[in-house]
Amino acid sequence: MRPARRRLLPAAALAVAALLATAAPAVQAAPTAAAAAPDIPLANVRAHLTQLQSIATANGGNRAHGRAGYKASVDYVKAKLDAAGYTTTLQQFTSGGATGYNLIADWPGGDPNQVLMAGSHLDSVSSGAGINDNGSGSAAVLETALAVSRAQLAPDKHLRFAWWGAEELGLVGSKYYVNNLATAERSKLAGYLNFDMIGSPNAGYFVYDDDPVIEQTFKNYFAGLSVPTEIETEGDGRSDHAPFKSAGVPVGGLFTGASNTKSSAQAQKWGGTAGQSFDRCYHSSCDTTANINDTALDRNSDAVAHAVWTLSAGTVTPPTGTVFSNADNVSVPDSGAAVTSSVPVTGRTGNAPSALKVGVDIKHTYRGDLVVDLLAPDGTAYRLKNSSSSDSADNVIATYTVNASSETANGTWKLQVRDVAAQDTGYIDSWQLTF
Ligand code: DTR
Ligand code: CA
Ligand code: ZN
Ligand code: ZN
Repeated sequence: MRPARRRLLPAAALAVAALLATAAPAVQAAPTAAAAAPDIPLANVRAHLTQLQSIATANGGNRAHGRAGYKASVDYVKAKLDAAGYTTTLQQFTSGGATGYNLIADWPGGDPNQVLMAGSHLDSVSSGAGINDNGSGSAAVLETALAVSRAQLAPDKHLRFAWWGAEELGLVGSKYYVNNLATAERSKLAGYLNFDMIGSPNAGYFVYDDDPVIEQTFKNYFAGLSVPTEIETEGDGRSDHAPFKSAGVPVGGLFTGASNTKSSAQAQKWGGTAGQSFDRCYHSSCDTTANINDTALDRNSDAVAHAVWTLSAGTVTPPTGTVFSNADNVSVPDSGAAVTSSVPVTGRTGNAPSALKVGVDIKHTYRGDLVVDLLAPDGTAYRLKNSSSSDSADNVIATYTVNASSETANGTWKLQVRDVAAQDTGYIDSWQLTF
């Protein structure tokens, strides 16, 4: 039984000096390299959820638009942000004859012409406390904003956080915000990150597939944890990123699932229960603090911080430093046939680089058994590692540099691994290509 996996450091810290290896960052930020985001303490996020639960309990059991529980939720979040040095604004609107509120919090500094936003809807449905939907997103965004303050972060971009009202009535608050942004202000938005349901009890790990750079930023984070992700397919138009996307703002986000059912394959890679909803209490009175998966909430809260730190630090250069990864585990048969793991590369132009970085993470109890090759889309094999009867150490965790300049960049690249000696076994944990 292998020990529980600890958090992996970014690829650059993972690289063990292999023959051709040179450490390579997971994402090469150009003008300003992103400092690593801090860990977001799960206990802090949980404490916000406890407060939101208490607010719902004290106000008719919900935090819905137009009800006392919603305004009390806004007041709670606003007080935390004011105390942390944010410039907060309450934007009022009317919906269904009731007053609604968007809470906007600007972190002083940064380029006012390059605004990175992160947001979540703070309202619940009227039937319950809305702790996963969407206390989870609201608490993670709040704790990330507080972490920015604790760090006194001074990113290149200007940071703005938002908690939306009346999302459950049809994205009313976020639509109101975008529609009332002057065109000049709207053009300053470098991106909007949305977090709506990120602690589902039977969690999946879904990444919005809207803006590719934002998507890859989240995928890089989860690849670093060796947590496979899937593209969020049911969400278009179903949460507060939609008005921003319609206005041409790059968007992205995370989601752990609602009433859809987790498949057997998903349960295989994420754990949890196949054949059950990701969140059986979606829009129900049982969406309380008991309706949260702490592992999912912790991972996603840390992913929120990773994305805010990474995407606010100058211009993330899409053309070089884009990572394509696969974190699906593939067993390597002992002294048997070679196995492969595929990474489809798209959106590139021309040939692959002469110094293509290949980050490899193979768990094995005798790495000398292994022969590792990179297969280009046309099948050309590049030897990354030879076998060695004397190398008895565990695992192959390394970044190799390959001159792949004769290969077309786009296409399906494969990592091929063969165990050539009996006894000792392992599996491909994850691997990535950095273009
Ligand atoms: N709109 C959310 C729940 C929701 C359902 N599917 C998705 C996909 C992506 C984000 C959110 C959602 C709500 O009911 O609040
Ligand atoms: Ca954490
Ligand atoms: Zn909802
Ligand atoms: Zn929601």
